[in-house]
Amino acid sequence: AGSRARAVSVRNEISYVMVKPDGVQRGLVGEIIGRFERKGFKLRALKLYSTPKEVAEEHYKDLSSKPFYKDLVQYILSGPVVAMVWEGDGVVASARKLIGATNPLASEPGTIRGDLAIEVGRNVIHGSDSPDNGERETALWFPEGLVKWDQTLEPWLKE
Ligand code: IDP
Ligand code: MG
Repeated sequence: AGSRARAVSVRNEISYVMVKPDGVQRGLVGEIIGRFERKGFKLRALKLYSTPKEVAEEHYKDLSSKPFYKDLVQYILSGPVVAMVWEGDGVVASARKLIGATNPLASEPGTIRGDLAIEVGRNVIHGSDSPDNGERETALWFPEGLVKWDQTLEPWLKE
């Protein structure tokens, strides 16, 4: 993807990815970040974060009618999270593959949830489910904006 491809796309695709409080407590942050790093995506933002209640509720508002919504918000507020934004062509779908199915018992081995979790209510990681939600969630969790930088190994990752 050269400059011509970039010129026609409106924006580079981004995914909001988050190590949930159980992943932080269990010391899985490095393991999880490492998988995205090694894949070759570009890190655009990263912080250890004590989530405000309003942010957790807004993030999961589409699930507010679900019976598990209250527990879900409580889970996300139960400790700090590691909030990240990763950028790259197809990053949203690819991150979802790296993460695995919502229920860790149904996640393929080799995926983050498949390797590192057993319960849907403690599934260690979040990843945006569409490019639009990647944008929406990034704006919610990183109102301060992203870090602009040149990944100098790009010629070794992209033809
Ligand atoms: P996703 O995280 O794979 O996108 P969603 O359906 O968007 O899955 O659900 C958001 C989060 O809500 C899940 O990651 C999980 O933590 C929690 N969740 C989803 N379904 C259930 C459930 O049936 N019981 C408890 N928690 C659930
Ligand atoms: Mg989801």
